[in-house]
Amino acid sequence: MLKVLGRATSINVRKVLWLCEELGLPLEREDWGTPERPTSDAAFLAINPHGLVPVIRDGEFVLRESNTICRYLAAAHGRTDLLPADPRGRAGVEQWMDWQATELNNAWRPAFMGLVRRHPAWQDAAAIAAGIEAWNAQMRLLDAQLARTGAWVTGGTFTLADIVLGLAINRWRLTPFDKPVLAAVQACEQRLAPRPGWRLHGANGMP
Ligand SMILES: N[C@@H](CCC(=O)N[C@@H](CS)C(=O)NCC(=O)O)C(=O)O
Repeated sequence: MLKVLGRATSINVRKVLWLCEELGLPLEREDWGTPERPTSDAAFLAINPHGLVPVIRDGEFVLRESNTICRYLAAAHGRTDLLPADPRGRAGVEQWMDWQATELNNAWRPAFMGLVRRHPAWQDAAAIAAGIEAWNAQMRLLDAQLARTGAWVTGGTFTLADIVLGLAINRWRLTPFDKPVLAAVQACEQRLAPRPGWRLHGANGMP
């Protein structure tokens, strides 16, 4: 059975848990990244020297990096709806996944660390305010894309991009600051509402 290493509160672990729900794939989760089982533990570092969750173990195959894990699992299970096989279709999904892991992830860090994690090193009010503006600016780009497709991130089909960006939308929604109305983002949340994976691992009350 597929093994997923990482705490279920981590946004990156939740990508994998949500995808497994979409795949109908049973898994065994091992808690890591908790006070009791820190990722600095030698036993964990032996599996992932980068000291980050998630990690999967699929038989003898060990893999880290949440978005890569998602691509691996979708491909391994022949789910070309979630990750197209043709180079252009695939790249279209990947460009949004990469954008989440880089531009969007960097934009949300100051506000998320300051307002949700309440991390002492991220309490500068001006930096948080600038962070909110940067985060909203990125979210407007997503809103414009969703308005263009009128459906999912890359078009008419639900893909891996909708999982990673669904979690990002949920984080934005739950981080406490005044938000602009983004109608297409809102419509996307409504479109996600019936999906068990979204309910279990996306909009489950955790930012
Ligand atoms: N690029 C990595 C980032 C993973 C990451 O930042 N994981 C966080 C949790 S969301 C982590 O492991 N932090 C250290 C810890 O929780 O001990 C990925 O996408 O998998």
